[in-house]
Amino acid sequence: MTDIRNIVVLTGAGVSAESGIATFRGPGGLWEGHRVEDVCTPEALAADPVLVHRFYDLRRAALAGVGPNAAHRALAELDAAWPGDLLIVTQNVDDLHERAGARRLLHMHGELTSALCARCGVRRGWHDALPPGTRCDACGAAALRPDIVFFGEMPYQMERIEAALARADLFVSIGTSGAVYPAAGFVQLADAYGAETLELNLERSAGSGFFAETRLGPAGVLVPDWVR
Ligand code: BV8
Ligand code: ZN
Repeated sequence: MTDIRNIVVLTGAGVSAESGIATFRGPGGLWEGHRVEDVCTPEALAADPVLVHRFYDLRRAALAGVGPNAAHRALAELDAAWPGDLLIVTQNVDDLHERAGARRLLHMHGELTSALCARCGVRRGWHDALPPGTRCDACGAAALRPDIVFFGEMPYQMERIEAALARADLFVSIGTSGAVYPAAGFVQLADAYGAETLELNLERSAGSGFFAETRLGPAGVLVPDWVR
């Protein structure tokens, strides 16, 4: 990489696919017949908390049976070695980037291994099933919910992401369909700020037209090739 100092990497479900975690919009992308857009909303949580909590309980439980793949490991190596700024912004709620050793990492759509109090906003680590109505040990309200950004809710740390994009010399998108905003719009922001843009994905995405370069293939192959 020539005169590249500051990098922003965006990852989506495709980076975890080779670890055995299903993506959302590919074949088999439905969960018990539900689209993520239908289950992942404040309205669904209010109308059917048992269904929504179960959606996340099952995915949280599945974490124990999977591990990071070559793409996660290559990104963690880059993170450890890169002298300039690096921020890995993941849309994923699994903990595979952390388990591969990534440090400069941000979960913009939340995390399976965290619970959020809907009353006081306090978060706490959570690794088991989270029954609706679980009490918050900070404020006592029976209001713990999955620490997940639902459709219609503001993704986390957007100012930090936008500041990183404004300084980026390179924006790399890995394993995302470009279907969900604001993440899908980051490539246009990065491009407007003058960054180089690279997409690594199994197939062309809704955002491919915005990238200077798109490489097609599995993340487990493309990411190590790009990093090394
Ligand atoms: C917001 C939670 C505003 C965690 C998710 C109408 C009404 C309301 C909102 C909207 C609306 N119209 C548009 C919107 C905005 C909406 C949106 O974009 N909707 C879409 C569906 C049109 N966005 C929002 O609501 C966001 N919030 O806009 O807030 C606001 C403003 C002010 C104040 C308050 C609010 C919130 C978006 C976050 C929603 N939460 N998930 C979870 O359950 O996981 S989104 C969900 O989709 C996941 O997080 C996932 O990460 C995300 C994106 O999916 P991908 O990661 O791209 O996965 P996908 O399966 O789609 O694609 C996988 C890709 O990998 C494919 O391209 C495939 O080819 C590739 N692949 C597969 N295998 C491999 C591979 N690549 C490489 N290697 C492989 N082996
Ligand atoms: Zn609380």
